[in-house]
Amino acid sequence: MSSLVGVIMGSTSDWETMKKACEVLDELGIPYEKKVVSAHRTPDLMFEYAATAASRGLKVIIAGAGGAAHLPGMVAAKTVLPVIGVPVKSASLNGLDSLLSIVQMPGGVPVATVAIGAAGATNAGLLAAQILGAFDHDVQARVTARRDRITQEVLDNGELP
Ligand code: RP5
Repeated sequence: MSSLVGVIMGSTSDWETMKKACEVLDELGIPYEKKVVSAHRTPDLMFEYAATAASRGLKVIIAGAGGAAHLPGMVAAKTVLPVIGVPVKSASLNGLDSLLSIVQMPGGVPVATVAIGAAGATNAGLLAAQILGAFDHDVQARVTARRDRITQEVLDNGELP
């Protein structure tokens, strides 16, 4: 089946974080593609990727970047697909730079921004699944089952010493 979600990141160094999004998509059986696409190192590739994403069948894009993290916003500027931005933790400012770069989009071109780092990447995968699930009952059922499992785990292991 062709990919429904595009997972892109600015550098191979982002993979350690962004693989969390892919793990969720794997778990929920959602076809995706993953690729390094850099806003400042491969700007032409970024433009082409974003401009052709919808016609290639993608429904959601997850874009992760760190530092001056312009990738999610630039991609959002070239597509009307929903773009989820993942702020990757940076060495200098612990990802606060990435977060502010991604979340502070001017009105008119939204990027759905999640938390810094691994938790954000996990939630990006889940959010993409939930967006797809709004139009696909099977996907939504798998998201619901995952939630139910987590709830049950807390109920089963909630005793304190
Ligand atoms: C950004 O610069 C990437 O998204 C990455 O988070 C950061 C550092 O990149 P590398 O120097 O590790 O390639 O473009």
